[in-house]
Amino acid sequence: MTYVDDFPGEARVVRTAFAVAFASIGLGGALGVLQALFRTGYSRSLFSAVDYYSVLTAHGVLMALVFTTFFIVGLFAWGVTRSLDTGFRDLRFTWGWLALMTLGTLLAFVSILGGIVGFIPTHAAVLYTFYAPLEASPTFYLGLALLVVGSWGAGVDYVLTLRDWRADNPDERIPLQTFMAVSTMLLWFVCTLGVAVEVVVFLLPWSLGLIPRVDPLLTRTLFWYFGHAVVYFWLLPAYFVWYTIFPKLSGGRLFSDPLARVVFVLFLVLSTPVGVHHQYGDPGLSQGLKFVQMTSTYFILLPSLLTAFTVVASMEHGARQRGGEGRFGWLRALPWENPSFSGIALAGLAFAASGFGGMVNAGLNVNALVHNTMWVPGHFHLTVGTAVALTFMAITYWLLPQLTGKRLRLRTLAAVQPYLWFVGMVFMSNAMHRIGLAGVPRRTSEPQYEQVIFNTPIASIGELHLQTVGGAFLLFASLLCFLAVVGSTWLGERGAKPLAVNGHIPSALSGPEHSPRVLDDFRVWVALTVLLLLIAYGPPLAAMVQNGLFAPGSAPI
Ligand code: HAS
Ligand code: CU
Repeated sequence: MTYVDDFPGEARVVRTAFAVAFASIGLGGALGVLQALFRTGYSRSLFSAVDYYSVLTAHGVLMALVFTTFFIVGLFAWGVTRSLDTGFRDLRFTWGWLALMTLGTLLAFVSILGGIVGFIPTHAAVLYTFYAPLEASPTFYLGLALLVVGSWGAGVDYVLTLRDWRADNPDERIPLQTFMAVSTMLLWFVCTLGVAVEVVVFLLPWSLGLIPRVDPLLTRTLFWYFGHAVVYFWLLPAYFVWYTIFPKLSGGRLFSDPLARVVFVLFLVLSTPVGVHHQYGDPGLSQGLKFVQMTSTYFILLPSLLTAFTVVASMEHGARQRGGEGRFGWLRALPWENPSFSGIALAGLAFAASGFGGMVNAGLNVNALVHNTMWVPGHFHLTVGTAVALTFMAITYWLLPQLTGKRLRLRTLAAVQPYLWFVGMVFMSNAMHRIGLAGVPRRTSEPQYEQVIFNTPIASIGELHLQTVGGAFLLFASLLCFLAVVGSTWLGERGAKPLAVNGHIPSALSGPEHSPRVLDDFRVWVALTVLLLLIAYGPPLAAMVQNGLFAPGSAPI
């Protein structure tokens, strides 16, 4: 039996969430191409230098906030119900949170559009990081708030389903996929608190004119309290795929279930008290605070390094099961023609490179060289734009038959898609990193910067050509992905041929019985998380609000 036969209602929820996710990556991707053409000087007549910021906001919001969140709630809805083998309590609640998220997305998107088309009386050229002093229309903040509240509903749905399951199975260990989904959602609850306070207490009343001003440092600090941890909210669902499905795609089994649990607990506990590494350049925060959060940033490398070990070990185990031999020769035994496998392996390679870029960013002194330059977009197009997005696309090829009961069509298109995406991103992000090192700033529509730095007309700078070539590859890859997904959903014949995918996931080589039960006690880990947060953020936030909530203040400690 496939998932769609066992859980038809839940499968429809997942398909709907994925449909919104793919619609936003389609639209956001098209805007990204316009972005690249404008920035690299190929076509500056596409829109005005002012509208550039609205287009950039739409691109960032659709790709980084909407695509990710919708895909993640869909993926986890599948993972939780599949691994617990039980449906959601009440599908009306499930549809409720999905509807709230969709409504919020529409509100936010229309608000951004208003800045470009004129006849909609809204504007939101505040970029996807939307902190003060940039100000958007109230509808933009309201839309984002609804998107977040809806996603909280998803977390509540998973937790309640787990609670019911635990009541029936008191002595069993939580299945790994549910363990991962729930710990990621707990991280999401903890970190979205910061942005919820920022939006509800400060930005929304400010844009409604209820309060005259906000404290930029305080609101930025609240934003980055959320803004770093959110990257792990994107990454952990990719890890969920790497740990639980990728070993099977490689032909084997996960190396260690306990290690996977430890990694997710470490992310929950350590992800949030590091947000100040986005504020190294901010005046008003003490060097001591920046130094301490730099140190905790280096701690958060640990779970990713553990992941690199476990996932590659599982992949090698799979390759050897398939007859692979030799020190590196086993790599040839892997199913490189399967887009789900190749997409994830290439996503992992991109992450290995960008993880090291992240270490560069995290250094308090070296950060001064790269901060606010094109290096940073280079970093995040490899992390969220490849490690995460390519994993999501790749696993969609594997999930679709289980969600629709139809075979994946247009397999050849799907098979080349991950390679195109990877090559495109290598070109584009390499160029971005290099021009960033040369000092080209990010978040600007002003071409003269580039000319001043390179002392050449923009269109003749090699790196910029590479950036555009990379963008073209990405556009083509997105199109192929779109065709394969849409083709399989609409053109595929249900039940006409046997399913191409067997949805069974084998158990780990070293199972959960080799780990202490306390790992599954989320209360302990949430308590530890809150304690660390109080230590990391309590004193600076207290110092900032000493002279009043809405007056500028600094954090000398
Ligand atoms: Fe970052 C800025 C530091 C990870 C996303 N980051 C950003 C921004 C975004 C972002 C969006 O310290 C820009 C925000 C803005 O607009 O201003 N980042 C880090 C560090 C890590 C890191 C230390 N970032 C991510 C992830 C992201 C992401 C993950 C999204 C998903 N980042 C920073 C800093 C800044 C920053 C500063 C501020 C810069 C500034 O000045 O503005 C670490 O978590 C990275 C750890 C990763 C590793 C790699 C392990 C390797 C693995 C691969 C295994 C291989 C396989 C494949 C499976 C240590 C797990 C094998 C295949 C074969 C064929 C063999
Ligand atoms: Cu960060």
